[in-house]
Amino acid sequence: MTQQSNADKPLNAGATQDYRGEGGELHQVAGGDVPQMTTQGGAPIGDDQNTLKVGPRGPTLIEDQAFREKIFHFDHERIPERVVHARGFGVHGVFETYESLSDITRADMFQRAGEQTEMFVRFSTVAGNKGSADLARDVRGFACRFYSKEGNWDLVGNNIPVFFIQDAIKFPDLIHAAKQEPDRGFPQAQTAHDNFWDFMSLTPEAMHMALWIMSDRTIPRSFRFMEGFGVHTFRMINAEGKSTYVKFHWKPKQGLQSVVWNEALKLNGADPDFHRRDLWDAIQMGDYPEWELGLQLFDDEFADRFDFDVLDATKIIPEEEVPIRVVGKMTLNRVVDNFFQETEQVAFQTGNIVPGIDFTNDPLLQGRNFSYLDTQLKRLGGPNFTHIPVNAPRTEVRHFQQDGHMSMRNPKGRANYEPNSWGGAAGGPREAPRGMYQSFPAEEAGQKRRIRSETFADHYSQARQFYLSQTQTEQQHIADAFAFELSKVETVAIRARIVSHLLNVDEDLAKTVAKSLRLKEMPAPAEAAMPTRMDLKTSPKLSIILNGPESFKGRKVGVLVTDGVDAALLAGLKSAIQAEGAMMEIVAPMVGGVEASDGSWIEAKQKVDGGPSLLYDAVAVLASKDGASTLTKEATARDFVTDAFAHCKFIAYSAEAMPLFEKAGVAGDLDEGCVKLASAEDAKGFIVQCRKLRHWQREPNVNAV
Ligand code: HDE
Repeated sequence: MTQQSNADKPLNAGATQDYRGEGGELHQVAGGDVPQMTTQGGAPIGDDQNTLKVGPRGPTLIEDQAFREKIFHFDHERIPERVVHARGFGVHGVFETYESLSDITRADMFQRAGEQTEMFVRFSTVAGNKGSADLARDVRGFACRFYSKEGNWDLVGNNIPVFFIQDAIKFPDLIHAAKQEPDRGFPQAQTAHDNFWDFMSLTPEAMHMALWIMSDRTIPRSFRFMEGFGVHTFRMINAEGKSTYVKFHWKPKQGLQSVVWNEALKLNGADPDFHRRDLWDAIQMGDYPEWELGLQLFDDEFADRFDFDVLDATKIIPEEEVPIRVVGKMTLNRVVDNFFQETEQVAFQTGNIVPGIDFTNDPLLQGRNFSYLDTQLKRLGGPNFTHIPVNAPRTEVRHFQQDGHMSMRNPKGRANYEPNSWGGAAGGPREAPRGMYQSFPAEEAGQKRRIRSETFADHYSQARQFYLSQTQTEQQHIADAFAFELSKVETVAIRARIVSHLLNVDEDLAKTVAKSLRLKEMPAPAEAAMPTRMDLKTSPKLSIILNGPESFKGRKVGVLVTDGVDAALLAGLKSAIQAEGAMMEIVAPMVGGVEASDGSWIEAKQKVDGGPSLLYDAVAVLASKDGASTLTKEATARDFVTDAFAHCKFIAYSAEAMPLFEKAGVAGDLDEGCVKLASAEDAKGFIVQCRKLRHWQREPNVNAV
């Protein structure tokens, strides 16, 4: 018997109407205010369950346009992922200008205090493919678009202020070396392999960056807790045509914070989406992250006397030397409606600048200006990607460019060229000197040569400055990271070559790494292009730990509870957490929740094996006596405690929970970072302690090798 077609069913008012077809399949018919499904051509669809056939068991007809169109579209859903920064997460926001910068730049968005400029920001990792995990040890992209009244300005930065290489021609080599090795297709999203460190060891200019990527900067706790940098020196140009050099900085109002490496490794399994989920949740909850935009402004006189070349992207200008002027604030306040539409299709370009902002001759920046336009053509398939809403400027676009794939807005009217004699509206737009983009008229002269400036030759002084500016804990993390990465490098000569560079950075660091690797003999220091290394003043602004938050706001406490949990204690902890602006998440043996001591029901967010302590900034274990005895037999509950302890987290516990700590093997080691909770007052004290984020004093006791 033939099946009934949905098209014969009357549309009834109200919600959808479900019915089962003769084959037992469920149909939903649009009714009332529920929109009806259509083909791409707009024709109504009545049956989206069955292809068009000759008889119930007969062949499928090729004339079934609705079916063919659906499969055709599905077959073409993927576009090439970005060759770098493939895995990203984009959100909308707004920038507020604090004060007029008209003395420095004529950029429209900086003219008026209080001016609001719409933004789109995409955070990313660099090396991993689109489906890789968020906690890879990697640089984070920090790409910002300002939809200003004079066009889009893209500040396509990173969370690290320096880069690996000095000249754009080395970029493909760097990226090839960092990504999967070409013969085997792995490792994914990791630099811990031979090719990467081979390239690094043969590229002394990368040594400053090597120190940064081995620091905790590459394992941020959240996108919300990291800085952003424009990296290159740019120019700002005022209405009189005066140029001021500028370096751009984003300072998170949430303070800096990173995780520890062992935590990152495990987080990649526990929640590969840890960073995107964190940002999504924060914005959905209304806890909008904010960054202040800071400018380091300087002139030629400073550039000439500075120890390094301001065009060299492997160097910073310490904040202590050129202080940061805070000029505005970015607030990220809206998630995307559709990931592909916006995050995937956003096409940042370093070449998108606006009047009042200009490039310098940084050879990396010059190369990028070619690459970003070019790459969008490959990714988005045609020259009209600026018609996609996330890429379209908010200003009116007027020109005579036309046609091409997927054109959405060709010039109207007869004129599609100029000059023309049509005049008025019919003649289309005309160029006008008013407000035009004017490049800074820098005088350029010199021989045409493939050359690197001598002023780019010091590869070690700032690497040393960075290392010595870290706290002891952070220095240890850097040494550990080198030892970990190089332990995955199979070629011993490459391990030794990196140590030979580290000898030029800091002898103690080199020795610690060599010892951790059990190198049989210490190599000679690498030959340096510039033999004299400078001892620069340390810069405390380069440390993460020294630039943490003032409160525990925006952080998360995981509370492992069992049936019989002390209801008053839990309530006290909850209110202390909330008063701080932090979040509490309940972890329980079963996701349905637990019954508290007073008979109330406590909903859980996580089942214990899905809610490891890795997910939280601090933890509490509030178990009843019986509950604790059950937890002692649950490996994931023991891990909850041992991991939190090993990752130097602050831990609160009820007296009844002690058996779990005993079974986990840490009861005898509990330190000042572990707080017994007997009252709501204790909970308040615990949260105050959590403001320090981690109990670093514990680290030497849990990280002996
Ligand atoms: Fe990129 N980079 N890059 N890069 N980059 C890309 O453009 C490139 C560099 C950065 O969220 C690509 O649209 C070259 C420095 C971010 O969509 C590509 C060189 C900095 C993003 C490209 C550099 C960055 C990219 C790939 C050396 C920090 C992600 C997809 C000269 C200041 C943007 C795309 C997003 C993406 C080229 C070096 C940051 C291939 C040739 C330095 C944040 O065009």
